[in-house]
Amino acid sequence: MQFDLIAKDAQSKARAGVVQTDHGAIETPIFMPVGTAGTVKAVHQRELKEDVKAEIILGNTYHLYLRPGLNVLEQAGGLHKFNGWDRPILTDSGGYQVFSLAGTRKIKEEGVKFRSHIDGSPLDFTPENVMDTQRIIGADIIMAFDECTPYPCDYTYAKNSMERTHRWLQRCVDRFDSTEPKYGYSQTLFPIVQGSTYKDLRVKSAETIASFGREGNAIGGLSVGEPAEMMYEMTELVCDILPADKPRYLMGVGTPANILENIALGVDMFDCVLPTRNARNGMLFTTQGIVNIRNERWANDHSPIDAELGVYASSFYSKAYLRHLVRANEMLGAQISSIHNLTFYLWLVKQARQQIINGTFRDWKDLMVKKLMTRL
Ligand code: PRF
Repeated sequence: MQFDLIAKDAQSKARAGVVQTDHGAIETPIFMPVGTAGTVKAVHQRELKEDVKAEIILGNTYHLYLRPGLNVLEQAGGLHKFNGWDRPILTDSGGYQVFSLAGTRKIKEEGVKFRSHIDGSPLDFTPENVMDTQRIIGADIIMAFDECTPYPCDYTYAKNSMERTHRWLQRCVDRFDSTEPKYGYSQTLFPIVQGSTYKDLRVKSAETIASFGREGNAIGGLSVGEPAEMMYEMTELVCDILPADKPRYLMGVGTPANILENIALGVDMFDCVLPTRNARNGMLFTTQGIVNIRNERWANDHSPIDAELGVYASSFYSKAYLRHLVRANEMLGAQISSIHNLTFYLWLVKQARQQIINGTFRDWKDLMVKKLMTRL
């Protein structure tokens, strides 16, 4: 993997760059649609490419390990072959899911013992087997096995957890560096900064993660319920320590405003279920602001969902029709809403990139944050 910076904003810490993988280039800043179970819910691969213009998607180790399982993925020749997505894929390690989905779990130095949320069967994740699993899934970028602490989290727990995440990282790196990719293209491992909302822990974690010298670095443990200002404070602190010549990935973030503010602090990559999950509940992010399409206000609004995006789904269908579909629980409602929201997110980061290149990012960002978070 290679990362080239092509522009820096003069009035903020925003950057524009290009990540090269064996499955093609990713222009940063980038938003990565979430495809937990090997599918971005309600969106075809062709629509993801041609309409949404996604450059990279996410998969999840925990979900894919449970279903369809490693045997099927390996025989398919990896996730790209299995789901037909030939651009880059990133897999999250399952660290976050084990902590958010598994009911009963035991965290030990060796790893985590927990039960499947599907059938209750016992499972055991260790830094080593999570690396092996991600080798088999075959993502271009794979994530270290970490613990994402909840918010709030007491200092002692956050410190012990962070130190364990660092020890787990060493084991991830040892396993990853002593194994080979299975399908003929290269894979790279991103470590994850933790440390909850404690400045000294975040500094320590960022320094430790930076010292591993990997090809990219991630920031975890944020956007878990803390105030946005606290998240920005932590991101800024960490970004100032992580190497400038490597991509920085902020995990699980966020709203359009969160994304723009974090780009201004030096983040290059984002993922979040918000555009797809909220789409299925009728919440649309548009170039004019936030729309709750279930609202009576749209019952007779026969204008396009959002003509500015220039994508078929958002120009061809009206707000009134989409409102009807969503209220009637029609599958097409989820499809149109998901394509729309993802197209908007990809449009937003592309605009941000262009503004960074033009040297006009900061003023544009301040205007956009206000406009995009207005409820229509
Ligand atoms: N760790 C991992 N995945 C994550 C997170 C994390 O801390 C977050 C936190 N917002 C989202 N996804 N492995």
